[in-house]
Amino acid sequence: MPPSSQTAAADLVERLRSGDTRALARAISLVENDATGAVDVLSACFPHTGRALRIGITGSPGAGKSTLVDKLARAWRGASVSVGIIAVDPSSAFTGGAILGDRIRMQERIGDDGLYVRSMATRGALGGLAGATADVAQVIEASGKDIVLIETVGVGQDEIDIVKLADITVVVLVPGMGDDVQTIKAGVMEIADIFVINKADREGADRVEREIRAMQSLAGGHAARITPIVKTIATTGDGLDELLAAIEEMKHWLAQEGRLEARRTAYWRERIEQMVQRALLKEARSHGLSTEEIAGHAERVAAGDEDPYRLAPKLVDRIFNGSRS
Ligand SMILES: Nc1nc2c(ncn2[C@@H]2O[C@H](COP(=O)(O)OP(=O)(O)O)[C@@H](O)[C@H]2O)c(=O)[nH]1
Ligand SMILES: [Mg+2]
Repeated sequence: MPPSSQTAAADLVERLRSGDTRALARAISLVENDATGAVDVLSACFPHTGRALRIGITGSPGAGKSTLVDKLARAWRGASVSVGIIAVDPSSAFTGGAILGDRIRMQERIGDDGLYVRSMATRGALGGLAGATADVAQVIEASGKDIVLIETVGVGQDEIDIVKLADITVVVLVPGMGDDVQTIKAGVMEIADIFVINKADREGADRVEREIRAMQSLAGGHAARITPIVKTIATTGDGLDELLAAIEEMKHWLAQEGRLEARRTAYWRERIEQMVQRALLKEARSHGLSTEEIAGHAERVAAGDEDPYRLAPKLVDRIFNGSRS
């Protein structure tokens, strides 16, 4: 990258760190769109990251995640804890859109630079949604937020990958949504640090709790800690104090025996590999490997006319030996 881009990035990051919300929004857009200079912005942000607590909140659409996130953010702001919120929900324009709108209005009304809300609904072509979300989280962290909350719909692999970037994962379940515990992906159940049974004003919260415990005992009793289950009514704030306490407890647990570092190291191990893959693909693209060319290969491979095992090394070879086209 040319030094001018680095200077511009350093300048932008300095501004977003001084509380300039517009600079923050611009930096996030650059990163989200993987625009020119995005890498410089991320690199300039990096020294100012690693201190925030990242909390992932996942669960089915309509479970009450946005309502909970809103309540949590208000509680933390009340205690002068600064909060960044990333709502990753491709469907949130239809379900949680109004609530997200309320939060943005709250942010505007108070003129509070200790609260920042961003929704992500686009899927990046190269890095995928999880990578883009992780990068946006880095930028928000660099702006000095104490907590970064990531709300995501826990249904697919993409969402599981997003949640992996959190230090603490909260899985929200609700009673009366059929066999909810079974339908939530096993992968999501496994990464839960805290279970919330929201809409506890409805019948069946105790049944959900029993189902969670049953599922956990089936999975085997090697757990290092018992996953707390907190019942909430997000709309009224019932159970919020218990949830805040469970998060605080988890934070202390993570702080012991290097658990937080171990988690983050495990995360970066995967992420670095993804970044290398992405960089290679980008490099291949700059050597003329277009999506059209890949589509052409795909047709021939599917028809049995081309050997993919010989093809892939040839394409990689083009990066190192071929000429740019
Ligand atoms: N009865 C009841 N409704 C709730 C509760 N929490 C949220 N809701 C409602 O459930 C709907 C979906 O909430 P939302 O926060 O958008 O869910 P999300 O899709 O998981 O983000 C909204 O109409 C909320 O007002 C609760 O504890 N009890
Ligand atoms: Mg929502």
